[in-house]
Amino acid sequence: MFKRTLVTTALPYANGPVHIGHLAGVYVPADIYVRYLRLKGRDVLFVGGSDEHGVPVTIRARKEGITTQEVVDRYHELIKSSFERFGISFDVYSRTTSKIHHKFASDYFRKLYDSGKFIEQTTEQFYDPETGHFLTDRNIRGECPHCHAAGAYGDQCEKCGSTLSPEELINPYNAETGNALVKKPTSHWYLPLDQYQQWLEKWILEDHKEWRPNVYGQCKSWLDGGLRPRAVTRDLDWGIPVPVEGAEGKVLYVWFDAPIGYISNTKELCDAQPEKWGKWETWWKDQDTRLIHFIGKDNIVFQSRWLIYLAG
Ligand code: B3M
Ligand code: ZN
Repeated sequence: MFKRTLVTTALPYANGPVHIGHLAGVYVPADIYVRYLRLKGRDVLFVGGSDEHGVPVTIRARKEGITTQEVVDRYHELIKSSFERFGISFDVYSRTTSKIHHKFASDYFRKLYDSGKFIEQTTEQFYDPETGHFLTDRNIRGECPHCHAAGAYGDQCEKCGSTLSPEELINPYNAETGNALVKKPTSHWYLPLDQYQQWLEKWILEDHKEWRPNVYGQCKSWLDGGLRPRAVTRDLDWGIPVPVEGAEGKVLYVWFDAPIGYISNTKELCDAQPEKWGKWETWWKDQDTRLIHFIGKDNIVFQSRWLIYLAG
C-alpha cells in the first residue's frame, strides 16, 4: 500500500470565472476523495492553483482593454474565492505567476536543455507584420479549402467539420485584427517523443494498466500512430522566458509550465510549513507516494505528454 497520496486538480486558466461544469467535473469529485482519505486518517496533500500563462489570458486582456497582469490578478482572486466559498479544501492554492513557480519551471527547462534532451528546429510560421506577432492556429482564419466557407479556423472548419492546418486555408488572416499574414521562419525547442516510443509503450501500456480506460485508450492510439517531436516553446510576450541566450521573445509553452505548477505549488506549501508537510521531494519523488490527477477530458492529451516529461 502507498504511504501517502498527492491529489492535484487541473489549474484553471485565469481568464474567466470557474463555472459549474468545472466544479462538477473536477473540483468537487477531487474534494470528496480528499476528505474521504483525511477521514480515514491517511496522509494526503491536495494541490490547486491558477494557470496564468498562455494565449487565452492574452486574448481576454485585448478583449477587455486591460493588461494581461490585470486579467490574471482579477480572475485568480475570483476563482480562488469561488473555491473557498464552495468549500473546496485545498491545502495550497497558488498561481503560475508566482516567483517560486517561475524559477522552478525555468530551471526545469534548463536542466532538460543542458542534458541535451531537446532538439532545435526552424519552421515557417504565420506572422502578422503589423502587430509583429506570430499566431497560433486558433487565431488564424481564412477560407476553407474544402467547402469554401469564409472564416474557417487554422485548426478546423466549423461549417464542414474538416480538421485543418493553417497552411491549408485560402487567404489566411489574423482572427483578431483581420490583417493579412505572411510566413516567417522561427526556431523552437522540441522534445523528440519519437525517441522514447519503445520505453513509453512499456511504461504506459504495460506498467500503467490502472489508468482510466479513456486515458489509456487515447494514449494507446497515439502510440499506435507513432509519436512525433513536440515544441515546448512559443513566440509570445507573456509567460516564462526561455532561459537560453538568443531566445528573446520566446516563452515556455503554457502546457510545459502549467503542470510544473503542481510541483512548485507543493514546494511553496512545504517550504512555508516544513514541520507539517515535510519536503516537496517526498511528495513527488518517493516511490511510496500515490499521485492522482483530477482533470477534464479535454486535458488528457496535454497532461499525458507532461507525465512523459516528468517520468523521463
Ligand atoms: N489550464 C486547461 C484548462 O483549463 C489548463 C489546465 C492546466 S493543468 C496543468 O482547460
Ligand atoms: Zn469547410
